[in-house]
Amino acid sequence: MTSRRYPLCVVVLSSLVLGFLVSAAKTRAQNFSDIKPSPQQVAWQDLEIGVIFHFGTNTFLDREWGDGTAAPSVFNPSDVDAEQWIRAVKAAGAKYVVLVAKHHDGFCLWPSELTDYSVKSSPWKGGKGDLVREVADAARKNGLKFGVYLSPWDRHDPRYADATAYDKYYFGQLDELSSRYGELVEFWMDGAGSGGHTYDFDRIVQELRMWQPNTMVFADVALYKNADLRWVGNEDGRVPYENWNVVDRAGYLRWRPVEADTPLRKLHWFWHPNDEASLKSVAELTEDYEQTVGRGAQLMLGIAPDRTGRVPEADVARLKELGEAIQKMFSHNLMRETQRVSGEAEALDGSADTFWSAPEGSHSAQIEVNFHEPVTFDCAVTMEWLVDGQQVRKYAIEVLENGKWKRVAEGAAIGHKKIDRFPPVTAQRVRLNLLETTSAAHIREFQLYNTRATR
Ligand code: FUL
Repeated sequence: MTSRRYPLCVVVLSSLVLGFLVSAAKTRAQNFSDIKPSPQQVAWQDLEIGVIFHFGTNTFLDREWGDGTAAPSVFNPSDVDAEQWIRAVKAAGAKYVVLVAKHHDGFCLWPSELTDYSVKSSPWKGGKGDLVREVADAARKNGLKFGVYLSPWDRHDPRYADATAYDKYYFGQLDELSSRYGELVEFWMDGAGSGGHTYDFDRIVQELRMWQPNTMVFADVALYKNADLRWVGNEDGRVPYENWNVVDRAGYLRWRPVEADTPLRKLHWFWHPNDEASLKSVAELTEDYEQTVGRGAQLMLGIAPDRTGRVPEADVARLKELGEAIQKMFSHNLMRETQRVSGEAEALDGSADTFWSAPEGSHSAQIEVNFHEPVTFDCAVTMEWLVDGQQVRKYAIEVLENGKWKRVAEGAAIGHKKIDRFPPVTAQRVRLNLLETTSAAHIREFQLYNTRATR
């Protein structure tokens, strides 16, 4: 190899130029609208509804947070039926499931080689069972994606007192879960408990990535800076703010969509006896749906199988009712009745696979629909194509009344999906008015519904 010598001034000048270019690139990357999702995040956001299953020693002891002292012998379900779990949640429209493989009590639902505190010490299937396997298989068989929750807080394992020893244990369990059960759609990291224990989350995620390069890592923003998804901040099934996908942590911007977890039975993640009264009503659940999915977030419902190992029939029925209610409410898109319109057809075709782009360079645009005859509606569903970032910052839905455009709904963020409700209005000409966008907006869908008629 030959080497060439350059005069010092050339070397200094070129490093200055390089330094400038690098810092200019960094500055650009700090611009909100330049931050784009990964392909995995885009695919994950399209799933819209997920489920988290809690089942373990707590189920048998009427507890929410086990203290790690329960004998494995208490875990003795008579009739575990993972297929029944999956069929039940599929009926609600769930596209993915996350299984709590180990909750804070430390009891493992798979036969970990690193502890005896697991199903292998329980009477279930004579200690030969593996619930992670059963749920993963049932989910995939029914076309749902599968992920796991592995609690960092472990109230059973003595290694927890020693951060280094516990890290090793946690990495080992992570390896087992991420190498044995196929592709994981999501890895849930929970910040609850822990009382001052610090975890090396960067290393944990590196370890996970070795096996699972495409898994979405979920964590509270305060818990872990580099996760792919973020906790909504409550367990009420609500997104109580304008939902922007990009979050800022002291100047560090990242695409990090929201997942809103809420249990099907109010406040209860695990099953409890005589608890049917806490089952949310269909009206409460559809409201949860609108306040989460309808605000650009993911809805994650908490489902609790009972002591038999099945999802209780009342919950199965409620999940089915929820799925049917959502389907019914959004079954009749009035855009099918449009008298059509030229360039914006992709936003009106009822398909989220196509999108309409506003003209190049425009920072506002409109999609106008002219119906054959006046239609009555009380709800609009709008979806933004997010591959290029979240661009809409202000929009309105307007109807033409006596020659003047009248606003029936307005908002800031659209994001993956926005559901707007308003008093019923009858009009022949309607438009989505994109009042402010950071660059040309991309709209996957603009739909109108008369939900009163289908309720
Ligand atoms: C919380 C936990 O403490 C609850 O028990 C439950 O697992 C919920 C999904 O996350 O942080």
